[in-house]
Amino acid sequence: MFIRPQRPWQGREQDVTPEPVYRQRRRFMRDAAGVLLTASGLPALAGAAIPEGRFDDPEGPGRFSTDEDRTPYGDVTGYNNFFEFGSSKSDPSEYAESMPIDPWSIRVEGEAEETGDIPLEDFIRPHAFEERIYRLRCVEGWSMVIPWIGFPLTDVIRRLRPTSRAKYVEFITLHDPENMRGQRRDILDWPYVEGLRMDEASHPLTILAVGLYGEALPKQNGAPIRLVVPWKYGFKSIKSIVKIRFVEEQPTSSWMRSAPDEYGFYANVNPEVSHPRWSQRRERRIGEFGKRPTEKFNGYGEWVAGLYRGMDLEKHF
Ligand SMILES: Nc1nc2c(c(=O)[nH]1)N[C@H]1C(S)=C(S)[C@@H](COP(=O)(O)O)O[C@H]1N2
Ligand SMILES: [Mo]
Repeated sequence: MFIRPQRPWQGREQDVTPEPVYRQRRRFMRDAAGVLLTASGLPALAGAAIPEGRFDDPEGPGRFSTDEDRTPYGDVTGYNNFFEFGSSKSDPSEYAESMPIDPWSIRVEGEAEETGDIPLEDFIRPHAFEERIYRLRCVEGWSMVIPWIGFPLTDVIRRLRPTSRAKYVEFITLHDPENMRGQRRDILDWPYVEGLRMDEASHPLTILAVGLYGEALPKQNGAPIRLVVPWKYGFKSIKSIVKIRFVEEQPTSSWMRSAPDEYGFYANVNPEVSHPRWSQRRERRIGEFGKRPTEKFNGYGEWVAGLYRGMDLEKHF
């Protein structure tokens, strides 16, 4: 099974998930298992569980994981931003089912030695999955704690061998207005685009996630593969990636394009720098009452502050 053995700080999933949802998830897990088995390079036994170890981290959740309470599964998968399916928090869980994710491939372009279309299975096969329990802080003022399953983006970058001209990595989401109803409206300039500076992309905290709560990623959370950059506002963590480009110039993200005064390229969580329409000093942890103070770099400063030494974070917001 690819549900991890319980650790003392983990609640039992049945405790946080209503029974019908839990049953549905077990069904979904089996549906997803075929894909993941192929991905692991192991015999694809239809309907069989992932062999022990595949979604398991022998080192445990690791030094980067928080031991704070995890946000309940129902909130992680029911309260989402995925504007490709609409702008209300319940739209993604309601409408993302129509997004086709199998087969899936990732096109690698630009300043790298390995470019071209890579089927998802080949893209993820060489990598060992780890659990990373990360805080995710949305620029709108709410946050969650999510147990992701994924692997460091830096391992992928190493394989793709960017050239010395590559200074940034650009990520692009699937564009499929027929199946992604939000893309039939001009909420953003589709497809969704995000980017990281090469050192941010190569940082060990930055992961590509393929699962959460021990199962394959639900579509509303960015199936089959999405970025997670825990020290930045949530919008940097782009979902359902179909293209990765190594580029010389700083990419223009969709949010920068739509409102350059509100959303910067760096988007580091920073309580000292307000968004023009609201303060970033406090946040509401989903599932809790009241608010808690927001931490600089979302609490990951000891590992990432050095990336921005000498930079004016008011200017490079
Ligand atoms: N393609 C795409 N990726 C996206 C978004 C989006 O609208 N489209 N929303 C972002 C925002 S604003 C947040 S807060 C996170 C939410 O991730 P979650 O729903 O898995 O919690 O996804 C980010 N990734
Ligand atoms: Mo967000």
